[in-house]
Amino acid sequence: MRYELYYWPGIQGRGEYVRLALEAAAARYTDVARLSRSQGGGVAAIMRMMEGERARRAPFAPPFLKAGRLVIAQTANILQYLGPRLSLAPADEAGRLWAHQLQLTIADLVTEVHDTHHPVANSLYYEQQKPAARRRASHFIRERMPKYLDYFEQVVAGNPRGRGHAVGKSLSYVDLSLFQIVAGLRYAFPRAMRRLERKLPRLRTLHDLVASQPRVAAYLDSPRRIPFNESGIFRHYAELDQ
Ligand SMILES: N[C@@H](CCC(=O)N[C@@H](CS)C(=O)NCC(=O)O)C(=O)O
Repeated sequence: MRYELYYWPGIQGRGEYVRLALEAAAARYTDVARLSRSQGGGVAAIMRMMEGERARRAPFAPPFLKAGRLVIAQTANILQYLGPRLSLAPADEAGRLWAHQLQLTIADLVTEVHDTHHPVANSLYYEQQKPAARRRASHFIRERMPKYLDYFEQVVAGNPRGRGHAVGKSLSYVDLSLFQIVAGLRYAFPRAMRRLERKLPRLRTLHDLVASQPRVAAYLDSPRRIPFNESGIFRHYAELDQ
């Protein structure tokens, strides 16, 4: 199976959780929109899939994954599909449900991170909603970020079989996503994270464990890993990191 990932080509965004899973498992895949237009890539490729006649079950938004005849959208849904196929999910049903539940919670957190710089409307630029963003980010940093991170810290602590993993006995897509959360929050809110991380030893270790997986390390070092930037979900605006 050669997978096709469709996601905005200039950002990590929500596509990154899928990229990390495909890369960690050395899956064969094409990041379609990152191909040139002449190769059938670019944003046009995403639009073709979403609007095309063939898309009878059209996704609402990227990321989506083409796997043979299937077109699967929603990040957590894609990972739920890929997890067992890439050996990145527990084998038992309870374990898979737990992994999916955690991934949905990660999706909630990702939305809240996005809303720190876009609290009013996606259609407005950040510069058009700065006062609201400042207010939102301040609440996020003081209330929501510690609540989510403490929760995930407890999840890892509550999985003694996992040798530092979040679910089950070995690396899962949840670990990869938590790595991305820690990396992204360090980029977006370095001051707040420095303070918070002191109380998150397990998440820090999990981040390093994932980053040191040979395939993940090779990916992070490659041009396939798009750098964090101010078009993505994790954006660094110093004025929001107060
Ligand atoms: N819940 C969806 C959210 C998908 C989503 O919001 N995608 C963004 C990019 S990260 C998008 O392109 N949204 C277009 C829109 O909402 O109109 C997921 O987790 O995949």
